[in-house]
Amino acid sequence: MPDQPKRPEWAPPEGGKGFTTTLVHGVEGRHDGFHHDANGKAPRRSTPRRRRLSVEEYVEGVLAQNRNTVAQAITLVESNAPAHMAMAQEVLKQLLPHTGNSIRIGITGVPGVGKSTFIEALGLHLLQQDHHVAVLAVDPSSTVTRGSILGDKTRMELLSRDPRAFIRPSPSGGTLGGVTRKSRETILVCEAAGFDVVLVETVGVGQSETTVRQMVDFFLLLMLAGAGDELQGIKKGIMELADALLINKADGDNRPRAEAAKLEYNRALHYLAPATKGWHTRAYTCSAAKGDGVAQIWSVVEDFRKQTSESGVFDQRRRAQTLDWVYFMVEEHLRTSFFSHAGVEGIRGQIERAVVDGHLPPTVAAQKLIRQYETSAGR
Ligand SMILES: Nc1nc2c(ncn2[C@@H]2O[C@H](COP(=O)(O)OP(=O)(O)OP(=O)(O)O)[C@@H](O)[C@H]2O)c(=O)[nH]1
Ligand SMILES: [Mg+2]
Repeated sequence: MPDQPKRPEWAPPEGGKGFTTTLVHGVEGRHDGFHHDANGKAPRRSTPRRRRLSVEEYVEGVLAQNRNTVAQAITLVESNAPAHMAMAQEVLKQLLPHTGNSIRIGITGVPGVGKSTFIEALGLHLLQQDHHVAVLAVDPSSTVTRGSILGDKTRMELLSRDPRAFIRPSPSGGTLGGVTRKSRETILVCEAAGFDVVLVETVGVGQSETTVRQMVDFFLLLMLAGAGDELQGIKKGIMELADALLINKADGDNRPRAEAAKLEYNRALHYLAPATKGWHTRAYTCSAAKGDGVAQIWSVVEDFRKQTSESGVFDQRRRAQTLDWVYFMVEEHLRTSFFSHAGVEGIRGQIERAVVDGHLPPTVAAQKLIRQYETSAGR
């Protein structure tokens, strides 16, 4: 409680009310208000735990487009704790009727091709057109510096500051090129929160492109002129997955090379089966840094959406993707259940040794393991 205002004794006699002070009682302990022990150490402050939300609070918050709740809902969805998983499924079930109203775009390319710079440029272009943009971003530095998201936050600085955009760095950084088992669920949460463009960034590490292809409508491969085709996914078959090839860094001295690469890729694309039925994948150039070509690639995406919606391919793919997802989860469950099965664990070592020593044919080994899984107790 503050004391009554007092006139300090050093106040000049002619000083008016301006010299009145209010004294406040001191706090116990030191200046931080904590009691200190004999060594002068303050107790450790515990960070207050964020209150856990109920299913209804998650659902209402996401639908009300409350950014904090959206972030919390994604964290819930990403969690592998059994209690969280059950709750996450309930939240997702209630959000499901509000999902599906976005265009989902996968963006891939080798490290350094300019994915983050491009996403920032495209994102800003989309905001100007009144779109709401969610980005599932690769956390580029996490494998190196363990969890810092500064790299991408600064590259997508303008986008991350805009309330109509939402950037979510991938939690595990790098394992699957930034895509996680939970990316599909995260997309749904973003859609329920009113984001009508979802950009999924992935680093080309082989498997990640196929995984992302299975969860997006449009797949964009960013490339560099003269950076080695093999490295960039041509031999890996990534080009066959793409709905557009975008040769980035088409600026300065590099521009003529980028234009030449575009022609070359267009020729190569001629011989490939299209990634999407009825759609011709083409190559384009852009400078993500300068923003050139960004509007053009967005109009390609819009054409794609229009054309595939009219032909029914858009919905067909989404339905097929949903079914794929179901079986993906079934497979995952079976795999976990098999490898954590006590009976299987008990005989695995012995069977594996027999197989590698050449005493047991692999087919028989597989049968034995499966029989053990199917018949033994503890299931
Ligand atoms: N000249 C030029 N430089 C660019 C362009 N786009 C990106 N860069 C630069 O290329 C470097 C890599 O860009 P990023 O956007 O971080 O590339 P990224 O593909 O996201 O990289 P990772 O996240 O590490 O996989 C940065 O130094 C950018 O400034 C462009 O259009 N022109
Ligand atoms: Mg990046």
